[in-house]
Amino acid sequence: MSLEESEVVRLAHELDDAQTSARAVTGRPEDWDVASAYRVQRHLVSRRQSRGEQPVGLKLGFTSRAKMRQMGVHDVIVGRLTDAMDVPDGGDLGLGGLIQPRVEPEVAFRVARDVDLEDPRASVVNAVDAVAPALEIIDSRYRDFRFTYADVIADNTSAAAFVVGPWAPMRPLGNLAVRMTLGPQTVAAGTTGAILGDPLRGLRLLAGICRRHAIRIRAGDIILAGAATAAVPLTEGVVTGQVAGLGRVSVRVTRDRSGGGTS
Ligand code: OOG
Ligand code: MG
Repeated sequence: MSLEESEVVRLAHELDDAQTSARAVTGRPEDWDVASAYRVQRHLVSRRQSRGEQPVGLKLGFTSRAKMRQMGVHDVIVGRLTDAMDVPDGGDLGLGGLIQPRVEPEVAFRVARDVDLEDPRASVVNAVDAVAPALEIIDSRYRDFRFTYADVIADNTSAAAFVVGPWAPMRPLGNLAVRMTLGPQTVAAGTTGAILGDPLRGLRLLAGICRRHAIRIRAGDIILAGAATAAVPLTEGVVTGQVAGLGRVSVRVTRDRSGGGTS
């Protein structure tokens, strides 16, 4: 069942307020439709834009079995990234404004030219010119990360912050080893092949989802491919992500208030 516009706006405000006040809410009691959930997400992100945030890209979620199993959700989702979520490689991220952050190792793609989604043959893969190791910090605005498929889409797929490492020219990714450390400890290990068999498959699915929900893919966009492993609770210290052949990316997590890059 499709939600009335007033309910879409109400949910977007509720989730946006949960994020800005770092106070969790509960999801809708019953399952609801995906198209309405993407409308909530759009409204939520446009509210962030009205506070000065700029869109910088998109993220895929639930692209690995490890994540699907961890969260009990079994279909790919798409969220939107803004500049306020962008933390420079080696930069600081404060835990203060976050609710229950987790971190996951990812791969990022860079889009070199606009993708015309009206063209049924449009290829996101062909529009991508660079790839980089990345970390994503997710922070569900729902209490205890408990949500339905529609809930998590509405909550902009738990997007909170991301860090992108050095860009390299686009290349086949196959099965590259992925490792994440928190301080001296390895906290997650997997391969890029865990992302839908090949992260490029995520880019192919992205086009269809974006077409269905009127999400644009533009030159300069960063696309996070989705976590290769389950997410790990984020605590103070240095987190690094490494992808064999692509290099490493890191972030220093502090107790401060800043929840993301420029916010
Ligand atoms: C939703 C976000 C999923 C990924 O990489 O699979 C995601 C969540 O787990 O709360 O970002
Ligand atoms: Mg992710």
